[in-house]
Amino acid sequence: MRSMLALAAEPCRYVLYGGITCPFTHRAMLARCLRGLESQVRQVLARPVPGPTGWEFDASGGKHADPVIGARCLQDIYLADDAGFHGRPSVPVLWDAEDSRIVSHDSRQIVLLFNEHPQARGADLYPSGQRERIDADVAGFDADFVGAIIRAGSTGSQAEYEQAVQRVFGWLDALDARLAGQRYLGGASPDLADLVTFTGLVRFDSCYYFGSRCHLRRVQDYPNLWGYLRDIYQLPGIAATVDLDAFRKSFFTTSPAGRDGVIPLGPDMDLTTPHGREVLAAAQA
Ligand SMILES: N[C@@H](CCC(=O)N[C@@H](CS)C(=O)NCC(=O)O)C(=O)O
Repeated sequence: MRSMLALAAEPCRYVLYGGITCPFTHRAMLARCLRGLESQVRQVLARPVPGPTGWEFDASGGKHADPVIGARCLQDIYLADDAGFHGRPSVPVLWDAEDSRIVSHDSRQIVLLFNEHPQARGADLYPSGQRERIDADVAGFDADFVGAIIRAGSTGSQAEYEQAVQRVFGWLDALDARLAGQRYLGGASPDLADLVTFTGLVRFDSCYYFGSRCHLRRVQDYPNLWGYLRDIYQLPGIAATVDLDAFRKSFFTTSPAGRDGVIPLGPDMDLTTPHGREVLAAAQA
């Protein structure tokens, strides 16, 4: 899909609203960062765990306040765009502060808009010669990883559970093998498929491994996946998009595994240790 819209090069005109624990918001945050748009697109994050009215903002000031339109909950942003809005709002939302309207509330479209921003820096996240492969990678991630994890964590059938877990680890095993000889999924620089994959891998050991009963192996047990995860985490600005405590709290607050309100501790996971994967990029250049 190509975005039909285009963003203008006007600093602070656009605002990315989201929740740091939402994997779809995470895709947009990563694209904003990898394309160097921090000074072009403001970012306003709701409280990390949705409350009674869904995604909520602090009332006045603070880390999770909305200084742009003063929204108290996500619905306020949709109502500011359309006073007759009656649907179910979702994050992320890209807001145009000049025209007071929502540009998009679709994470993929937002990623592509950021990618095509006139002030974007760094490597193209959706290069024309690689789009088919990127779309296939994202589709595989959605079905064989996310979809199978959800099924493994929610089914009451032993056979369906085992099938789902095998599917998750079949996908992880294949990805680990593929990343043995190349730094990123498309080669020497991260693209849209890498950023989508990162959102899942970075949550796996803390959330899905235990919470979705996918505990054959951790990402930390895979030599290539573990290095790949740390590699992307250590790219400039990416660490600020990751809050493992908040991911875990949100996941266990909203999933069947956390029904008694207890949030599991750990695991210890140091994403800052050297990954050594630069040599793979050098080998390909
Ligand atoms: N199609 C949307 C889906 C995003 C989505 O599902 N966001 C979730 C949070 S991760 C949400 O806001 N759901 C609304 C709700 O929970 O009420 C996109 O890809 O941008």
